[in-house]
Amino acid sequence: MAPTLYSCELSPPVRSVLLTAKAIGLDLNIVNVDLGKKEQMTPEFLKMNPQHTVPTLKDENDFIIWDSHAIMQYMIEKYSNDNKFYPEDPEMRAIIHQRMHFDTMSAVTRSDAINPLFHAGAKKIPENLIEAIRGHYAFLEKILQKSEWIAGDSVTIADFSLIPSIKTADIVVPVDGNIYPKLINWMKKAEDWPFYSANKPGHDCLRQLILERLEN
Ligand SMILES: N[C@@H](CCC(=O)N[C@@H](CS)C(=O)NCC(=O)O)C(=O)O
Repeated sequence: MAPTLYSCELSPPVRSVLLTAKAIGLDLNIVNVDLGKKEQMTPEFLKMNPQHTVPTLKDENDFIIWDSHAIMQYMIEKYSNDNKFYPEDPEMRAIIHQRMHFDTMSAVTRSDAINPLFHAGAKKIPENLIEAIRGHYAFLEKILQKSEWIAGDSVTIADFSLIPSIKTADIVVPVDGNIYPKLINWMKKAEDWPFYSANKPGHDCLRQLILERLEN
């Protein structure tokens, strides 16, 4: 039976999981959780995931795991025929994990920038958060000067993790191709993945919602 993904397409970490599933050809049973209606706070959901976050995955024998990074690793280890997107070499894995921890850390800044647009009537991104997000771009630019993809010269789950995140950050703090040419090239190349459609609708919808709230 296909694993169940508690999902909300607007969420960048959900889309990281959707990219991974599509890349390895894994079917998921999708259950939509409407965060606007606080459906992640129902007693049933909290029993499953007391951290009340999407993505959350439920697999056979009621095995439950949340956090996009943990889910991506689990799906590949359990369901992929090869480890193309998550090579077994310990050094490669260490690099992939480092990039994914960076994603978790930088997501906090992105949420601090975007959530007030939805929940506090904010119309602008504070200057200090714009600077912090540019700092993340500068770090990734350095990484991408040395390798074609985020964790080396092939696409890995570190790219699946960071593409939805950085493309979301780009909505509120546009990536300047003159300053970050490698970063913008990486974002464009990802759009050519045959499974990129797993990111596009949710990204486009979130983009629209953010732009409606941002002051010109
Ligand atoms: N580090 C987590 C972050 C998950 C997360 O914060 N998800 C947000 C949506 S983007 C959420 O579920 N928010 C609802 C809540 O916290 O109540 C991951 O990568 O899965």
